[in-house]
Amino acid sequence: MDRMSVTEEFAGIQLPGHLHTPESLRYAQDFQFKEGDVVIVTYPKSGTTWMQEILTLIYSQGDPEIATTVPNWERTPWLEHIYFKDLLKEGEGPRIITTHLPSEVLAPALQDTKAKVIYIARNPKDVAVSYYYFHKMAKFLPEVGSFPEFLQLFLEGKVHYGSWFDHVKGWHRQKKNLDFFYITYEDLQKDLRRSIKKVCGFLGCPMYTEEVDKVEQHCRFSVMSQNAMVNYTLIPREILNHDQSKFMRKGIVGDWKEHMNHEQSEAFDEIFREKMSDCDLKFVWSLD
Ligand code: PPS
Repeated sequence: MDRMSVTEEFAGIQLPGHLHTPESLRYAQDFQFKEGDVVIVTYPKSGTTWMQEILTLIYSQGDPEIATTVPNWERTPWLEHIYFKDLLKEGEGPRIITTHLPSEVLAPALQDTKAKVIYIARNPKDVAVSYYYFHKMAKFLPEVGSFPEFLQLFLEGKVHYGSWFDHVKGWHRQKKNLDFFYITYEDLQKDLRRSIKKVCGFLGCPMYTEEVDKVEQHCRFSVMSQNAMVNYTLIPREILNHDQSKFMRKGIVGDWKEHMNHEQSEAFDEIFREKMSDCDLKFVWSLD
């Protein structure tokens, strides 16, 4: 329950002190990646947990044993978190490492290695909604007011982990310098099976049809939301209060439509166009 109200400043962004210290952040910045490492990179609320589960199941050939007995933060630990050093295991398989850190901090170390980087992006309107509800449940994040107030801070990049725009653009700019695979939350939603196969292709992990069936089955929202190893119900309510909101909340594309009125959506689009004018990434805002 330590450092719940502490905020760390690092690389121009704010991070929750409950999970990060100056030492843990320095360790992350200096971390020696190596060939075989697989690094999941996301801005918060973009599909991190989903990809952690997909990779766990791909590397276990669809066997749910690990996915249902080991918490995701142990099997795919966050590089920048206080507990990383203790959790990172040197086993037989690849080290799967998760991070929300910006490209400026990690790309230099990654460029010199053959580590594989999987970047998952999600349309920022849904990220903002999901992040708003996460602030309500996560007691290590600042208190938030109304959704419009939070949305303003999000668009200005004045939330923990910094600007969504900077994060996505920064990592996307690195795609030619790294062994880089880009996929979106919406791709996973539209066709989970195809997405799993693409990830397998990138990792060089061929799978039998029945194994892909199992990965797909265990990575459905309905299954993951009941899996205590990924739904964060193991964390005490003083840290994550599931009465305020669930971690596995809705798991859909387009929930922003229930939260933004026409003017808010238009204003968002305007800022999006301006900030993304130097980036050719396209986002899917709804699956209707
Ligand atoms: S975090 O805190 O950064 O690790 O959060 P992250 O895992 O990136 O994002 C949480 C959101 O992802 C949704 N989620 C899923 N959606 C669909 N299918 C599956 N299997 C799945 N797993 C996680 C989760 O519900 C959060 O989104 P919202 O919109 O809040 O429901």
